[in-house]
Amino acid sequence: MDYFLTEEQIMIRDLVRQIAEEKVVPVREELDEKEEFPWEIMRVLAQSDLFGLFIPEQYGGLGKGCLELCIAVEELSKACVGVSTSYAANALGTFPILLFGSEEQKKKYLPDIAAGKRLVAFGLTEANAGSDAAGIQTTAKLQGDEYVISGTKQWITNGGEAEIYTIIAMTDRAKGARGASAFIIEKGTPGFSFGKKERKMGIRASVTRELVFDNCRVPKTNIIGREGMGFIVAMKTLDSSRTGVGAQGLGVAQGAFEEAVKFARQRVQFGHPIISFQAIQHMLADMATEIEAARALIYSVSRYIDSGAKDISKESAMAKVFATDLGMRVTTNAVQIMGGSGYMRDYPVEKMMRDAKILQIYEGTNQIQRNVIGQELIKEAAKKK
Ligand code: COS
Repeated sequence: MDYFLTEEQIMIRDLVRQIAEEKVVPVREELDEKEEFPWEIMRVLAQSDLFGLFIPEQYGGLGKGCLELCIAVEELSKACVGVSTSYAANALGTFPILLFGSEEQKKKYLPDIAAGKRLVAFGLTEANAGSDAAGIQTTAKLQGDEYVISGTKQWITNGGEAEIYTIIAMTDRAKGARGASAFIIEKGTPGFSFGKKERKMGIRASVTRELVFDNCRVPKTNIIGREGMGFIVAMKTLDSSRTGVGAQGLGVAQGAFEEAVKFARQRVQFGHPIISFQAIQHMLADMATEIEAARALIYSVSRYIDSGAKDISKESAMAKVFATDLGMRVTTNAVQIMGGSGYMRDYPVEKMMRDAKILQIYEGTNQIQRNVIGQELIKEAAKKK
């Protein structure tokens, strides 16, 4: 299929594809087994200016948009979702500054982020606030010229490895969602520490830790936007990042599909390569068709976002839910086609299947995505009346 990418977009795709094939594929199994953060690959991505893809040129980035970011994430995910998560979480953590930060905050943080010198992480989730994002209990109290932050964030991607954290805390609990505010907190700030590294089913190259704030003082200028805007900052950030999670589902599906085709051509049963059997062909045909449908959706939603569309909640939720459900389905079917071999660690599809599962869970479960789509449909129907 031709998606009418520009020459520049093709260059980005080919560059990331080359990095994925040369630098990620040879080490993905080892990174997964050792649960090791891919610092060397992060350095290569930084040298290729890929951390600055979506950051405006005036802050040292390449000034590209959601489509270019999704293409890069798709290519990395085809090789390893652990690596692509470590890369994409950086964009998630940067969106609050990009979308709502002051000029001073943008000048201070974005150039280092674009250069890949400092990684970023986003902290919203807590032990009792996952899908219910407004249920967070971390507090931020203004004392003189500083906010004093206390509470614990859970399951934070890039936690401990990142230098810059954008987090959501309650400045006024009584106001619920309207009492949340967003802050920038740097690693090394007294009162800010990390919990243990989590042991995960998949995406083991990515690091997940708790962020612990114990009377952590930050200058009041570290607030993003105004007091009470934190929930909107979080929602708009997730609206902007969810298409990228869809791109991860698409990438891992493509990777697993290619492995399944390669295997089905070689594996002989009943005297024939199994790809000659209609049962296998139909599975591959469904996989291929759905992958193209997911790519078409992700690229069009990305183009819609890049056109400057204001309300993107429904479309980004659709891209996330469709492509990540697909990621799970295709990786599972790739294991099925490859049978006993697919289940063994000798082939990459068992890892792909383990990796794909988180995509249906993080950055808003796929049940929450359907809620978001449903709510938007209700709003649209009400407007038509
Ligand atoms: N953009 C702008 N504003 C939004 C918004 C969006 N995408 N979504 C909600 N809002 C606004 C609402 O309009 C509402 O504003 P008012 O108070 O002015 O009416 C406010 O935010 C609260 O919205 P709502 O009542 O819908 O909030 P809920 O607590 O019901 O939660 C969901 C809504 C479930 C959509 C939200 O909690 C969510 O996205 N949860 C998943 C969070 C998540 O992704 N967690 C994963 C970890 S983060 S990596």
